[in-house]
Order: sequence, then structure tokens, then C-alpha cells
Amino acid sequence: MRQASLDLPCGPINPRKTLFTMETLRPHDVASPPISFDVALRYLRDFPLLELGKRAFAVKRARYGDQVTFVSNRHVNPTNLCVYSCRFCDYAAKNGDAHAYSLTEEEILQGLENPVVHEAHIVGGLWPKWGFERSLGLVRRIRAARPELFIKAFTAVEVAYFARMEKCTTREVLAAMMDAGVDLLPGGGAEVLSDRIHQELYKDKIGPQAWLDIHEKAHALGLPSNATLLFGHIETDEEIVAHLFKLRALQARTPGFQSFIPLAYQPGTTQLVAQLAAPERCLRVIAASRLILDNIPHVKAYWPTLQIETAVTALNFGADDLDGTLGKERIMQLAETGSPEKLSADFLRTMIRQAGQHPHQRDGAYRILEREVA
Ligand code: V47
Ligand code: SF4
Repeated sequence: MRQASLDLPCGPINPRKTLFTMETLRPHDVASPPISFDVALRYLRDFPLLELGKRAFAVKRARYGDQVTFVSNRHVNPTNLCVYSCRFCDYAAKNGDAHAYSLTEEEILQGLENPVVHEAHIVGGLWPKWGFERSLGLVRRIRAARPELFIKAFTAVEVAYFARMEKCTTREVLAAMMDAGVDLLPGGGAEVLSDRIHQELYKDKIGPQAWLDIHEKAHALGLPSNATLLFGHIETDEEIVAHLFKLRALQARTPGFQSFIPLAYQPGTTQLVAQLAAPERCLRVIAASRLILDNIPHVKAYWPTLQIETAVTALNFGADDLDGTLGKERIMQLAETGSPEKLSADFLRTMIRQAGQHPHQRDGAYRILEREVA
């Protein structure tokens, strides 16, 4: 039975300020990683799959019981025009390309009017006409129109681009974003935190150290963030494990990561590899992430890249969240994933029940808005 409630575990709060309490961070989390590099490698390679899933699910269950969350959200991708050319990206366009687009502020605001939308996720291409002032102006207008909406906006890559264009520091950009109403920095742009992959796939934009530095600065300013991993292309197992260990170390030093989101590479037309990672590979990455990142509260099964069946199974391999309904997601759509561009809240509830879990609707800060009990 579904119960509508506004159950805010943190007590009376300003509904729009993030309550990043690190509720699941325990004292031992700041000590050394829970497993060695070698064991982590085995998790990705030949550790018995069901035993791995059982271990990761046990960690998820100890934290959240049978609860799995989702959010009613909208992806806002203002433009796909981008000055960079990452080799894995089907989304970006150059001026004159048939698939190039740029939305107006009015079009964006229209999509966020519906009061059932609890989170806006804003990320786009890097394009002078969508510079810092205009992007901040968009956030201010959304904030004015929907004071309670959770705004997750601008990746570290965009922060670095804005700082370069404005000739100011990334700290100043982050502080101005917070002032305009941004609640959380999304996890994009991390790709694989490896200098080799940076050179091979995304050398135009910031590399691993700059990405980590910007997230660390955000945390120090009190702006929480997410982290992603783009896997299933040319990366090695060692590079995945190193990526996870780097995130864990940053979180131990300067906490602020809320969720970790493994993104399975969609070959689209870029074809770094011919096929999407196999379901077993996706499940191993999800489970290993849950077991290594014991100091990051949430692991998402991001259905647009995992595909729906694997996302459901991932809920038994350590993931505790499905992300959201999305509205109109464009980044993966342009890689022609075969996944829908949006799902209804009821469809997400059904997916969670199929995994034997209880669906809970949350907002962007993981406050439970509606819980379903057995
Ligand atoms: O950084 C681009 C990835 C990211 C492809 O913070 C691709 O909650 C797969 O970061 N196949 C942007 N991935 C999206 C993102 C994100 C998504 C969901 C939730 C959150 C969060 C963040 O998309 C980019 C890049 O790594 N990407 N092209 C592709 N063909
Ligand atoms: Fe531009 Fe981002 Fe695509 Fe790279 S991944 S080309 S920065 S839109």
C-alpha cells in the first residue's frame, strides 16, 4: 500500500536547502578502504557472481532495508552545441549539424512547471552563447518560479569552462552557483579518472585531477556533489578500481559525495567498442562500487544506460536508487540506446517491486516524500 507523507527525517527544515548529513557515514569510513586493490580486481573479474551480489546487497540492506528510491525529475539539457569533441560522445553537435539545438529559457521553464517534478538536472554542451551569466540567470529564474525545487546543475567540466571564460577561479564560480540556487553538483565529466583515458578519449576538457579538485572545493564550500564512472569502453579493470579508490579517498578527506552513478557506455555512432557492456559486467561494477565506496551513501542503477532488465537486477547487487523519471533525457538518447527517454513513476515502482524491494519516492536530497510499505 502506498502512503503519501512528507516524512522528513531531519526535522523541520528549509525545504530547499540540502541536508547533506552523511547519515550513513560512520567513523570507520575515514580509515583505509574496506578491501584491498587485489580483492577489488577479483570482484570485477572472477569472484563468484552471486556471492558478490549477495555481499553488496547485504551492505545495501544494512543501510536501507528493503527500500529503493526514485525521484520525479526532469533533465534539462539547454544545448548540445559544444566546443569540445570527446570521443565517446554522440550528444555534442557543431554549428550547422542537423541535430544541433539550443533551447530558450521559456522552453526550459515550461518543462519544470509541473509540481510533481521534484528535481531539475541541468547539464549541457560548452558553448559561448550558453555562458556563465546566462546559465546562472537560468538557475535564478527556475529558483524564482519553483522555490522548493531541488536544482542539480553544471558538471565540474562546465564549472572549469565558466571559470576560464570569465577569468575567475572555480571557487568563485561554485560560490556564485550556490548563491543563484544550485543545490548539488552532478557527477558528470569524471569519465574514467585516468590520465591515459583522459589523453585517449577526452583530452580537450579537464582531466582527473582538475575534476577531483573542483568536487573537493564544492564539498569544502558546503555544496554536495555526485560522481560518475563511464565504463564499458577501453578502460582496464585496474583503471576502474583506481577510479573508485580515488573517489573514496576524496570523500574521506572532504565529505560531500551523495551518490555514485556507474554509466555504461552506449556505443551509438562513436563505436569505441561494438557492444554495450554485458549485464554481468554491469552487475560486477555496481556491486564492486557498493563494496568499495562504503563512505558514499547511495549507488544508482541508472536505467537509461544499464537497460531496464539489468537495472532491476542491480537492485539486488547493491544499488539502492533508480535515479528518476527524467522527462526528456537527450545525452543517452542521441546515442540511440534503445532505452525510453522517460519513464512514469508507476513504471519505476513496478521495476522496484520486481526486484522484491519497496519503492519510495524521494526528492533530490533523498528526503522521502512517499513510502510504500508491504
Ligand atoms: O559525463 C556521454 C556520459 C555523462 C555517453 O549526477 C555517456 O545524478 C554513456 O553525468 N554513453 C553526463 N554515457 C550524464 C551524467 C549523469 C547522469 C545521471 C545522473 C547523474 C547524477 C549524472 O554522460 C558524461 C558522460 O560520462 N556520456 N556520452 C555515452 N555514449
Ligand atoms: Fe561536449 Fe560533454 Fe560531449 Fe564532451 S561529453 S563533447 S564536453 S557535451
